[in-house]
Amino acid sequence: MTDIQYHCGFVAIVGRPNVGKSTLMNHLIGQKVSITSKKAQTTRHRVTGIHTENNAQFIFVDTPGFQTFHKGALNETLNKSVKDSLGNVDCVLFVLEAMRFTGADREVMALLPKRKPVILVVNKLDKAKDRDALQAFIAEVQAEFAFAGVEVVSAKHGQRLSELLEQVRPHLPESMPLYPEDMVTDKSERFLAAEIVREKLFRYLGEELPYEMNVEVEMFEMDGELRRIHIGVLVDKENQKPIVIGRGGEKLKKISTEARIDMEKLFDGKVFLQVWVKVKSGWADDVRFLREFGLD
Ligand SMILES: Nc1nc2c(ncn2[C@@H]2O[C@H](COP(=O)(O)OP(=O)(O)OP(=O)(O)O)[C@@H](O)[C@H]2O)c(=O)[nH]1
Ligand SMILES: [Mg+2]
Repeated sequence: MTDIQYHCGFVAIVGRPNVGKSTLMNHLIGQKVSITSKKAQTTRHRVTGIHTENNAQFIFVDTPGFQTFHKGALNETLNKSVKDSLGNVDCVLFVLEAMRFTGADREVMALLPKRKPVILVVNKLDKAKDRDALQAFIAEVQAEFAFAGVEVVSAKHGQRLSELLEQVRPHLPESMPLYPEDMVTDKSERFLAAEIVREKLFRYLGEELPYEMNVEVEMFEMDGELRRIHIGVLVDKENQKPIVIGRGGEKLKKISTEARIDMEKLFDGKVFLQVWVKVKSGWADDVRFLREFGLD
């Protein structure tokens, strides 16, 4: 036995869409493993982010924003993913946006476990200028749930994140680290590659983003040190293709270039990336599209 108590455990990050859960996780672990955007419902899968210090290993689970307004199969799956995550963790971070406590926040609050430590994380501190109002806001939220702690942070600007980690640490069980110290996620590079492309689609497609669009890794190969990655963007209808491709292929080019840059950073190596768009049902069209844009 050593003198130093090592702590290691799982921490779920939950909240309504767009409060900054994924941004928070990325900044807590110092790497971008979970995609983020201005739009609600960016996160579609649970993503694990691992942060290791010399006295603790934090295994964060970023969850999709809990949806209360729109019913549907997709939302049900996303919500189930949030509920499942809550059952399997040692501590929960309930994320709110400073000065905003909505009906949707309250519905997520109703799901919080009573027997586990839940820390209230008030995010977007940079947007809350009035400190007295912020204190009153926190008191109002605290009156509705017995939180194990409160921390006001700015995920985006990396403010007060080490303080937050300090609050979480005692709630993790005493245990040796479960993952190697340089590991930042348990997701495969294949999964991360698809997610990065999805993030760029969110970023560049504005309101035109087809809701049920899928991203599929068709090839992921190592060629020496080089990663060769082919990714297909699957849309429902023929007329959605030009939205993704843009005039003269401009949008798709921007999406692929930025995705490649992010992948090279995350994988720490060169990437050769091809992205193309296809309609879910038609293979014939794909071939034509590849020729049109000289990608084959
Ligand atoms: N001003 C400000 N913006 C932030 C902060 N943290 C996150 N954001 C922004 O809030 C938006 C949503 O962030 P995400 O991290 O994608 O939010 P999320 O809660 O994961 O959203 P879903 O996955 O859709 O549930 C993005 O535009 C972020 O840049 C912050 O501390 N300050
Ligand atoms: Mg998210």
